[in-house]
Amino acid sequence: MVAAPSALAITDQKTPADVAAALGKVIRPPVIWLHFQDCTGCTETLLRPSHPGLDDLILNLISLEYHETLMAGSGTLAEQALAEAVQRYSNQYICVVEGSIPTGGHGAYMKLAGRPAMDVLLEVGGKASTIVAIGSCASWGGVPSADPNPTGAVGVEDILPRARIVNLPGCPPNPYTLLGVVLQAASNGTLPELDQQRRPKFAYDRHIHEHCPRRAHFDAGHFVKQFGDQGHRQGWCLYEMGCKGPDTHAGCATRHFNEIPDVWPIGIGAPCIGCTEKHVAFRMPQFQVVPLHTEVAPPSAYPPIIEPQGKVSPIAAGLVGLAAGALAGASYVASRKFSTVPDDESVPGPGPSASAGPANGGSGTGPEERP
Ligand code: FSX
Ligand code: SF4
Ligand code: F3S
Repeated sequence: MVAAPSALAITDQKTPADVAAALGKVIRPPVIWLHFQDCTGCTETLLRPSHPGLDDLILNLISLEYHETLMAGSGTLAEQALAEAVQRYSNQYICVVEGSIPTGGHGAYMKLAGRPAMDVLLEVGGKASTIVAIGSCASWGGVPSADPNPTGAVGVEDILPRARIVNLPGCPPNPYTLLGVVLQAASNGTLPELDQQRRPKFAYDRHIHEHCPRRAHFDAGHFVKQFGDQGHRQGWCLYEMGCKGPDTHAGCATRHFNEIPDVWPIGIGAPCIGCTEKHVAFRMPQFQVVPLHTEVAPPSAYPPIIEPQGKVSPIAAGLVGLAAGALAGASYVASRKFSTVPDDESVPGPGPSASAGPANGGSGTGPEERP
């Protein structure tokens, strides 16, 4: 896994004050936070961390110049604060964008202080040193862009394609990912290594499936078939319920939400909807299974754990046969040996009756006469 930025080293041993000291002169970078079409879940998630807590974040580590939900001022005073911050810190501030931007209806779907959302982004985002698109909505449209996308919702990169943008998709994303990016940018002006979708690799370089605590059940062929069934109660794999974990890059399996163990979708028994992937969440039907990035796919790849005596799963035997003919032969021999049903047609290959049964003129007819 790619190394996390230094800011993520805030722990019980390393306090925000230590990190602030380590940041040197360039501490408390100005941050302007814009809200567009969202549910405010991205801000809510930022209120939860304890390393640093919100107070440490705002008072010691960043200088939050404008944030509609957290700032005390409102109306004209708030808009004045925004204009002054944009002017004073031009090309120095970090602009965090939450929510998608409606492009339809000539800006009629959302206005801030009488100005279309898109115009506000063009101005404020255009003068930022870095834009952090927090959440799937700001990254590429998210929930509001789901078909039929009535407002023409898009992400930041569709409006400002040449800007220095970091996407932090997730609905909502993990707050420590934001803190890591912002504090690294503040400390030395650099950004963490990004993938092709501008996501920091330290948080998005692996599929959830790789670290999922239900993975052992996937490998064993234990699948939930229905919400509330016995498998669901026992924590089995949610793949057949449409879990998108095998096709979703995110760190949820190892960094849970609200700093509470098992507080993440799969941890509470809900399939992952792929909220960090542009082509998955709000695009694919919830119960549609995703392709697996492996050679084989369950359940056909895995024989049932409990097999009725006397049979080898035809599918399993077929797969084995494709891989190794000799082993398929062994499967057949074993299946015939354990069969308790005369001329069992579900068992592949010619049965013993082919050489010993009455159809071949033999005298023995009953199974009791077989060796
Ligand atoms: Fe979108 Fe943020 Fe989803 Fe909500 O506000 S990423 S709807 S959880 O949280 O913008
Ligand atoms: Fe976990 Fe989903 Fe993979 Fe099953 S399919 S192991 S629930 S990520
Ligand atoms: Fe989203 Fe899936 Fe994580 S739905 S929060 S990426 S488990």
